[in-house]
Amino acid sequence: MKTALITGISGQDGSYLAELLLRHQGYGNVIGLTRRKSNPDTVNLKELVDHPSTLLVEGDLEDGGFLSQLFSIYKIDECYNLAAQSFVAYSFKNPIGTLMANTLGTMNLLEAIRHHSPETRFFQASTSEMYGGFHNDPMSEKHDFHPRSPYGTSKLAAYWHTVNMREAFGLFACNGILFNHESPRRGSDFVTQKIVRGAAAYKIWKDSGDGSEIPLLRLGNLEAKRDWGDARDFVRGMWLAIQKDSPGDYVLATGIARTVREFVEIAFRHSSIDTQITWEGEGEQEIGKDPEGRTVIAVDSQFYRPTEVNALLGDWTRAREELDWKPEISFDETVNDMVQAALERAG
Ligand code: NAP
Ligand code: F7E
Repeated sequence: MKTALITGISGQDGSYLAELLLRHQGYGNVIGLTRRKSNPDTVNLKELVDHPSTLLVEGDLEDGGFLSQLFSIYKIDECYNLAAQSFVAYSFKNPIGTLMANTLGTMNLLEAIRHHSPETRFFQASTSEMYGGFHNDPMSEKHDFHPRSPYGTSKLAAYWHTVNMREAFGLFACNGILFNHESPRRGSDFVTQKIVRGAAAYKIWKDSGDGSEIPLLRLGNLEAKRDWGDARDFVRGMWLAIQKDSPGDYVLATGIARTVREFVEIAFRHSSIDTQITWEGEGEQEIGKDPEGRTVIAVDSQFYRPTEVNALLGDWTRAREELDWKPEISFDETVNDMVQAALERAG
């Protein structure tokens, strides 16, 4: 039975991937790398902490010595590198910290594998942010890169380092070029989670009728377009990529893009919120109102980025043809699950 190491196991993708490997693929052991916290919040790990085949190891990707030790102690068949400083907006505030985690962290892992466990198969969570959004057609593995944030540049270096380790030393090292993917476990800063939690807060406020101030959802660029898939589909794609006979790089996407504005309208229209948003004003003055004319959404320039990726749309043909992967969870199901989870959380 196989042993997998998952970095970033406490994150959205890491926790779903661990559940997939243990529940459906019969892995003997999943070792999860977590960082020590003074106030542990293991909400994504609820099903994993007591699982007899899960071993949570405290450590940091920036600590190369620790990673070398890990690969010397355990026989690790597969390593999924999902840990990252993954919030694009924060990467402008902390570019060096972002590079340390995302680039140096990946290099540390690959060095540990190269020197201590060259048979370990390696998956790198690369990103559509590497493209930068200058293309009008759907982006495939063949398109050029032009990152627009320190996050994008840090991930691009890690992407190429993964390719180089494969070419230079014959490591089984593959990249998933992942377009946005969401779920109830999405981090709270990302726009989809922010919107569904905003919608849930509005619904609870409306139902309470207690006269308190209406919760205002402040957002940035409403025109940005993203190809939003579901994390539970994407972790299956990661697993398939690492099962191949030879390593490659694969776009995982849905091929459908929507604007942030559309996401807002869809989330508020969800049957349990049932609110039609209408818009007034333009640009940074724009507001969204509910049917009673109350302001529910306000555009706030603090959420604009110094350089924006205006549109991202993926072409996942190679993943379909070579991995037999396809997105199975519809956009509506993802939004539904996220809204329900946000309502439960708020309630
Ligand atoms: P996430 O929820 O933000 O999780 C990131 C994880 O990385 C967390 O568990 C975090 O631990 C851990 N981490 C951060 N820095 C670390 C370090 N220095 N050492 C060890 N662990 C560290 O991210 P996600 O959405 O699951 O995404 C998974 C991966 O896919 C990331 O690499 C991301 O960049 C990439 N990706 C995601 C998307 C997407 O749409 N979700 C798209 C493209 C690529 P703490 O809990 O301690 O902070
Ligand atoms: O922003 C706009 C924002 O932060 C999406 C990460 O998983 O996917 C993710 O990066 C869009 C951007 O995700 C707000 O300007 C408007 O255009 O949800 P996000 P992201 O930047 O696309 C890629 C593929 C990754 O690899 C990353 O790790 O929404 N937007 N208003 C806003 N974004 C945020 N966060 N908050 C707002 O208020």
